[in-house]
Parts: sequence; C-alpha cells; structure tokens
Amino acid sequence: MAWNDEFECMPEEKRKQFQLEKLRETVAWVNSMIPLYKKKFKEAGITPEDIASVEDVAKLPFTVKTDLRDEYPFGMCAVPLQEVVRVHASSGTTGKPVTGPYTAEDLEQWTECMARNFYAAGVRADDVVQNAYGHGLFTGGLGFHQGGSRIGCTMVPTSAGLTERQITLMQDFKANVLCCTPSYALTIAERAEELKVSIRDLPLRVGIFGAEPWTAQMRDEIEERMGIKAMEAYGLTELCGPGVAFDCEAQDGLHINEDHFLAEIVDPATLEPVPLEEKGELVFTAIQRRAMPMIRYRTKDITSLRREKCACGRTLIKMAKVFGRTDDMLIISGVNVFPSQIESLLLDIEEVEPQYRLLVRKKGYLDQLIVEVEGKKEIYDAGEGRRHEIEGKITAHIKGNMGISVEINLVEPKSIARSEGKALRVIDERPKQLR
Ligand code: DLL
Repeated sequence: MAWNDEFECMPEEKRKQFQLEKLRETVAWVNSMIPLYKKKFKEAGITPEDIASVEDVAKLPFTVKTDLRDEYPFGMCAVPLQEVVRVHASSGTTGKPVTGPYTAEDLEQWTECMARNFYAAGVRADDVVQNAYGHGLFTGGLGFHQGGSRIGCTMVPTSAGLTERQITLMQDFKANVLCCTPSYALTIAERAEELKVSIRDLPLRVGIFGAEPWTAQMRDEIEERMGIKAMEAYGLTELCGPGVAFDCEAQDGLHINEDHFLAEIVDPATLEPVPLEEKGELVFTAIQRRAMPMIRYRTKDITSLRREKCACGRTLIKMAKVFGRTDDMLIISGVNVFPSQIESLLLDIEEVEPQYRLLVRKKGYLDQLIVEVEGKKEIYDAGEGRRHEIEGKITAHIKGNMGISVEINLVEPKSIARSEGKALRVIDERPKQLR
C-alpha cells in the first residue's frame, strides 16, 4: 500500500510512543553537543528530563533562521566533520546561506523519506524519471535522485535549464515522471507548445513538483497542459530538503513524515499553539537526524494541520498546501494579502496566461500593488480596447473577492521572465525601511 507500511500506516498511539523516544534522545543529544541549544534550554529553564510526552515539545525554545545564519557554517552541527559525508546549502538571497550537513545515517533516512514521496505519487521501479531540479548545493536534485534510485527507477539527472534539451530527452528516453518546480514545469510545457511537441501524447504520466508555493488552480493548469497527474513535494534545507511532506493519490493535503518530523502550528505573532485545521506558521522538530537535528524550527510557511482517515491508508498527519510565507505577506490598504490569493484569482480568468509578477510600490503613505499578467496572444493582439476590458474584469474579480484595489497591467505574452527553478513573483520596490 505504502512504501513503508509499518511507519506510514502506524496507529497514532504507537507512533506517539516512537516519537517520544526519538524526541527525548534528540533533546539530550543537542543539549550535549550544540552550545546554542544548551544555552537556549538553560535560559528556558528546561532539561531533557522534562520531556515526558510528545506534547512537551511545546516547552522547548524556538529556533529561527538567524540562529542558523549566526552559527554559519557548522555551529549547528552536532557531529565532528569527519562524520559528515555531505553538505547542502540553501541559496540565501539575503545574507549567508543555510548549511545542511548529513551523516551517512542522515542520508539514508532522507532517501527513505524521498522513496515514500515517489511511491505515494505512483512511481515504481520500471519508471523513467527525468529529474529537472537543480543538482548541486540545492537539495532538490540529489534528494530526488536518491529517492528514485532507492525505488529502482531509471533516473535521468538532467538538472534544471536547457529547456529544449529537456524536451528532446523526454521524447528520446520516454520519461514517465518529471521532477522540477511547478513554475519550471510550466516553462517546459510552454516551450513544448512552441516546438509543436505534444507532451500530452508522450509517455509522461506524473510530475512531482515543489520547492515553491503554487495553488491548486496552478496544479490543475499543469495537469491539463501536460496531460499528467501533478503531485507535490514539500521540504526545506534546514530539515533535509524535500521529503518532509508529500502528496498521496487523494491529492488533498500533504502527509508529513511524522516519525522524522514533529509538526506544530503556532500563531506567528504570539507564538502560541493554534488548534488543528487553523492556519498559522509551521514549526518542525527533526527527531531522527544526527548531524543537524532541529528543535522547533520556525519555517515561516503558513498552512494548517489536519488529522483524518485518508483514503490512501496512511495515518501520517496532513498539512494543507502552503498558503504563503510570513515574509511574503503584503499589507495592501490594511488587508493582508498573500501572492497565492492573487494567483488563484488570476487563474480564474481565461483570457490570461498563468504568468504573472506582483510589484509592490509606495504611493504616498500607502502600499500599492501592481499585478502584471500576460494576456493570451489573441487578447493582447486584439488591441488596447480589449486589453482594458480584461484588465477591468480582473480588477473587479480581485476587488469582489478580496476587497482590495489593485492595478492590473495586461502585458505582452512571453514578456515575463520564465523560471527554471523557484519563480521570482514578488518584486518589492518599496524602500527597505518602509516595508
Ligand atoms: O525547496 C526543498 C525542496 C526541493 C522541496 C524540491 C520540494 C522539492 P529550500 O530551498 O530550503 O528547500 O526552500 C524551502 O521552499 O520553507 C517553502 O517556503 C518553500 N517550499 C518548498 N516546498 C514547497 C511546496 C527546498 N511544496 C522553502 N509548496 C520552504 C510551497 C514550498 N512552498
């Protein structure tokens, strides 16, 4: 049924016992090996012996990205470097990158988590997998490579970029599975259309997409354009990379590998726990890692958790599709706005392409949101009158649903830069001190 029935379908009570044992081990381990945690535990007045239940995780202090940056590169590493067999890193658009060291055992566990992801997406040993995630310091390429290899698939490590070659190889090698970011999947779909290659008629059956926010509407769009099932992967460098949570055939929330990662949702303002099914910031404790275990890491990702009997038989808790990141939230005329809300409304409009950018500017004291979206070719070419009509339609749709006024700019098809990895969708032009 699952890749690892024992752990993926384990009864909740039994899993809790397992989690408690691993949590206690981890807390004792980081307390003895990492000075920052020792200091934080001391300040919070907590000792490893205070952890008597899984819920006691809430007594532990949080870890944030700046902790990792301050400890760059290996201050958060709990083993001597001789035991580290791999280091990944996140690109870190601002400041220093975050490093992710792994012991051989950590790599093994990561591979297991990724094999679960592939298997749940319906991928099996006889599949040919085109892996178009960037291979290198980014965790996507190698993480997917390991998971697919574990299942026994034929892995094709194309890495990201050289889109025409991706399409040729996809045809020549008869790939059944494509792994990349959702925005790159769209780029590939579009280039194939330009080259008059029908991806729908190729053997491609499944995509495993992740590493950036994307709405359910975007998923439907990719499924339709490529004629595939678009499945999902979620994860972050700080915890291993992809393999933290994954889609099953129900495509209705991502199962979290709870035997490895304890999930909580907190209110990002008060840091108080938020009940199941309510939105807040996702916090993880990695309870099986050796080189870089994480205690209550604040991901900045906004989502909710849900416990339910899933049709797939897995008992692993589910997280909803990521709604956005706390640091991507915009405040427009006093309303909190996440780019995903705009994306889903834009995709309701049939006259536009799923290619957009959000520009944030200051107009006097107010923040102004300008949405640039590509019109479909026939709409754009039909002239200014038609373009204004569609701009008006989108403005009204957004106002009607979110109550905010945004400026819509219908731009020429193919004028917005295409993504090969994580798409850059929000361009904040406000002076840094006014954001
Ligand atoms: O993006 C790991 C990954 C690679 C995940 C390949 C999935 C597939 P980072 O570069 O450290 O790691 O970025 C982590 O990306 O905190 C989220 O904000 C975002 N993210 C990752 N997966 C998803 C997803 C990799 N499925 C950050 N949906 C995370 C929405 C995602 N956001």
